[in-house]
Amino acid sequence: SCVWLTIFALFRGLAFILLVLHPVCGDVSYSMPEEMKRGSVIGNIAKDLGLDLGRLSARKARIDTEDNSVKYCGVNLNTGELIVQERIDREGLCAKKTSCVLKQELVLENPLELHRVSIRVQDINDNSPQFKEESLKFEIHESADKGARFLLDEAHDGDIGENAVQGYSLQQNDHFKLNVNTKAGGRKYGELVLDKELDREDKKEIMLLLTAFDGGSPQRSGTVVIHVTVLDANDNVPVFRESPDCCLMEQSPSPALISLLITQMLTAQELYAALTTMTHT
Ligand SMILES: [Ca+2]
Ligand SMILES: [Ca+2]
Ligand SMILES: [Ca+2]
Ligand SMILES: [Ca+2]
Repeated sequence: SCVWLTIFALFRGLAFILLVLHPVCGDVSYSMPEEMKRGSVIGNIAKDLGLDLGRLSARKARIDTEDNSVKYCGVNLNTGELIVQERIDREGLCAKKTSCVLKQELVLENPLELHRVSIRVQDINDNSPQFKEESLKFEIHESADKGARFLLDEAHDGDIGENAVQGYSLQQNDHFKLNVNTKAGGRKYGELVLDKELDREDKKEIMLLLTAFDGGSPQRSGTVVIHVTVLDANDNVPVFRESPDCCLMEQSPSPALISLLITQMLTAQELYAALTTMTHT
């Protein structure tokens, strides 16, 4: 293809000069998984470009980069193989981009020759889903209705496609179930749905384990603790140990208690405690 470009250039005055100064010859592309060990063979570049193996050394064959960035690969001058020289981390290079192509150049001298080398870096499942927070805290009134929903923080996974977060699961429990939704763009997130009403007098705190998993092979997962604090609602009528008639008749509530009742929303327990104290003094 190098020859073809030169002939083509003969018909294009200026282009010809440019090509003589920077002769760009045939391009070659490879595909490989990220995180391969240093020294791993990507392909035989001499063979793929039809270069004379015996002259690689004399022609100072080497890998270069357009902008002096990292030389991720090197050429074995004896075998003509393109080998991994630096760690190729897809997440570091391309983050969430679906296509990750590494561009390098093979340079030869006498005569000067330049070949573009594109390496398509495939994702491997080397990251686990992770939640930002150590625990997800919720305060839910015991009066919350069945069906009430609570949005859960999504888990993040550096990988892409199937290797990213595919779903969530919630530890078996008496009160909540999990609803998993998909955002535009395919990202998954969960919602806690109240399935059986809460009762603070029965359970004040509920701890649940939420697991996020990816679709890689082998599969990876990450967990977070959901910490639910059940808030009180005034859903209990004060109960007296003795007949209320005897006590309230004998001693009516003190002005302090009355003002307390007016200014504050007392819980059933607090009211009971206050009344009990009164009846015993
Ligand atoms: Ca990686
Ligand atoms: Ca990866
Ligand atoms: Ca993953
Ligand atoms: Ca209550």
